[in-house]
Amino acid sequence: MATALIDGQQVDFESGETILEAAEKVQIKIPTLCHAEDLSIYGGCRICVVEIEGERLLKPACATKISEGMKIKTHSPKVREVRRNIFELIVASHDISCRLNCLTCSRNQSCELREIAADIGANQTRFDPIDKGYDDDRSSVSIVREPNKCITCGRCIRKCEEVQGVGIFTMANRGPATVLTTFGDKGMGNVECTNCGQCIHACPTGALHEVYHYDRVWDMLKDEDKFVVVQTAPAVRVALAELFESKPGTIVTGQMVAGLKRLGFDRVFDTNFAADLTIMEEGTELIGRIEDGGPFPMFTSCSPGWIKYIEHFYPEYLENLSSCKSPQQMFGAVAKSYYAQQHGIDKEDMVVVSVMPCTAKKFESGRGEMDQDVDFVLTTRELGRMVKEAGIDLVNLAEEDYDPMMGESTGAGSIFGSSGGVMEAALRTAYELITEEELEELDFEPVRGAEGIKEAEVEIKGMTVKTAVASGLSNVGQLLEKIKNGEEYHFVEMMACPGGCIGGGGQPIPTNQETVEERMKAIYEIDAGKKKRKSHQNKEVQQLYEDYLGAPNSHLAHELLHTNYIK
Ligand code: HC1
Repeated sequence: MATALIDGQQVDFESGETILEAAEKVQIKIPTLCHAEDLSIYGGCRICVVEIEGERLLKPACATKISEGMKIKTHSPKVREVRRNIFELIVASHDISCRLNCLTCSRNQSCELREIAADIGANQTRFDPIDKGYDDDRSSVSIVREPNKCITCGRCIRKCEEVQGVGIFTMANRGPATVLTTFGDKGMGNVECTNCGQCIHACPTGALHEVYHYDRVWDMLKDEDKFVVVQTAPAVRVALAELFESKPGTIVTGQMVAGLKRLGFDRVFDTNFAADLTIMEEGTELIGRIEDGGPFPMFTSCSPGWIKYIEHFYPEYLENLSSCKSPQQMFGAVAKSYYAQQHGIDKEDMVVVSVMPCTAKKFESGRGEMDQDVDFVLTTRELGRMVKEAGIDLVNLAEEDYDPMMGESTGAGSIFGSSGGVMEAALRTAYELITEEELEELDFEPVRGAEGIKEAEVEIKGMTVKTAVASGLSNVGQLLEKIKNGEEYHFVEMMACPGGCIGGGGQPIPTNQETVEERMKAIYEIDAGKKKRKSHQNKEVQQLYEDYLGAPNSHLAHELLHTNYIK
């Protein structure tokens, strides 16, 4: 262990640590902009410069290793002056309209530039802003890119490349005209984007955000001829409260239902119901493949970012995908058929809205394979905006229950929101259906947790079922390479976002390792607190089969709940 002095504080450090990391250990916060914990070091913005005794030039703390005996000053007069100058230059090359439209920006409450201004004591902007004059990129149905708001920190480039293993972004042009763009400036909707939205979490400003549906949803809620139903995804209830100053992992299921009723939705239903339904269909499909000898591995099919990834990069495995639609889409299909018929509602008058932690769900709902069963998809952030707009004090509302007949869910449906959850839910049901014995231990620990790739073997009636789980697309890619090289599995869960849907691109900002882990704990807490924890115990799902679908994988179930993805 070596020692150095930072602002007069002695700090012990291991070899290889940066000044930024060492400073954190003695409670000194050095402001950063292009730096992010889950990304490689870039050292481009220079906001984190510090002064090192004996060195003429200031050094970026994020990219400079600390060494024995160093004497570092993090806020000397020179450092403070340089930081403020750098900040002013960044602001000058930022969107000219920021100074006018800051209040209406998508990141007005979470803009890191504003935070930095406070952290460095910025008190003037002397330089005239440059009007870059780039057009917004609205080619994607999920994500909007506003290049004029980009500060070229490169975080989205590194996130897309390093964490998601995709790499659709690049920098173009030089000097003040430098801009982030896509290959050939084709637009995000015309390159190999998976719509996962992880770039939104990486962006410090409002240069990337989801395509908003909330104004359209307001219109629907006002329209008296429309019957507007809403479904809420498993991962939303453990994150929504963060938009109302609560801690990550605060569970607000009942308050969210109450809030949605106050917003004026005619029925408030649960995507977790459809997750249980998915398990009935997917579990039956898995059992069929085990009986028929394949094709293996069977891949889960509920994450639309993952579907896009396999379509772009591994189309040879498309036939391995489960034929099940995602719970979001199963919900829409059942709502517009069974529920509408049972309640005498004209399908044409029914509007299905989803609240999802995911930007790719916007893309999924519009896919040709999906029959427009879901009309609008709100992200968790968009629901937060609507609740605020309506003046609802969400976290202090009295809890309310979901509406029947698509509101019941088991613990198995709840854990879909966490990486490993779909696998665990499927195994709980497949085990009991195959063995006709009660499964005593419901917690499949090896598929839980935040690691990017997890593996587990499960004994079912003398057969060893080999499973694997991956979340975050670069982990997904690694697992696919392993499979390509001959590793054999029966069942594999793939989720596009790190940690699963709880880390989705539509979740509150910040979404990082810490928030994802807190949300994950909350998901398993919901499961543990449920009386029924296996999807086949869901009474409303049982009734749906009795009244309408017949049996899992029946002809009608196939027509409504299954699909095929073809390159
Ligand atoms: Fe997900 Fe799913 S778990 S994909 O992560 O299978 O978005 O939450 O709604 O459809 O149920 C997302 C979450 C979600 C679907 C379910």
